[in-house]
Amino acid sequence: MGIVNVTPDSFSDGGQHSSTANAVRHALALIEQGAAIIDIGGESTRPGAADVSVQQELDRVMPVVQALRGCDAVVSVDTRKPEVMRAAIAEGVQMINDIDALQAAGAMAILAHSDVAVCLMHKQGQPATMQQAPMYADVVSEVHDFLALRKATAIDFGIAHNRIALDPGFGFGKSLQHNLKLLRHLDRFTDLGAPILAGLSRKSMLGQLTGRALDARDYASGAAQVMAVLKGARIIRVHNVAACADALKIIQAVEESDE
Ligand code: 9MG
Repeated sequence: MGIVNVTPDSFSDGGQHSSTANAVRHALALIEQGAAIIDIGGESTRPGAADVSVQQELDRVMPVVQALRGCDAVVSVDTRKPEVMRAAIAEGVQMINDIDALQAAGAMAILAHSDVAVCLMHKQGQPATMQQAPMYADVVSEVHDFLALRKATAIDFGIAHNRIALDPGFGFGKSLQHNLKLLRHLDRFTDLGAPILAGLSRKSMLGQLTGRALDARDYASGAAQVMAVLKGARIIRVHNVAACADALKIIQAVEESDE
């Protein structure tokens, strides 16, 4: 899953893809590099990022969605706003990536009345303050149980189980130790019966471990992503698609070498 942030304050691209043309060009390049899914987002969720109105988010995301219609990848929209979900689904996207796990009023029903896929992510708190004092008695069990509950709720609403992906939400209300524990025990989530999506790309946990700035975290991202795949993740949300695609080819070759 290649990341396309259409935000002026995007944490990883410094706003360079904030115009529709740049975002579309970037998305097509990521598809060329091997992305099977393009995740388009119009709201920055980095700690302390400013709120974005529904209209601002629609203005950023929808022209990119329209331009990517018919492209060679699944188009996903990263949003927690029901109004944006509804508009994106009407425009033909195939997936909604929701860091709020469809907890906004009306969000579940919108997805239930569609046939698109959805990623339900765990987070503790809200982006503006979530990194101030994240606390868990047992991070792995608590995140696991939250995802199990959100999946069951989605199915009760009528969202078919094979449309649901689950994500532990690395960096969303988690300390470095919480993130490391989640990655080490990611295989515990495979019993949830849904593809696990892992978003580790350039995250601050990698900066904390390596001392490197955002734009110098791709080697660390690659290592964490390989670890996630070996622990059972099936969708990897990344900035550097080319590097991740190469790493996946190596994993696949090794895994298939005994067949
Ligand atoms: C939007 N966004 C930023 N980080 C993310 C992550 O780790 N997972 C998902 N599903 N979305 C994310």
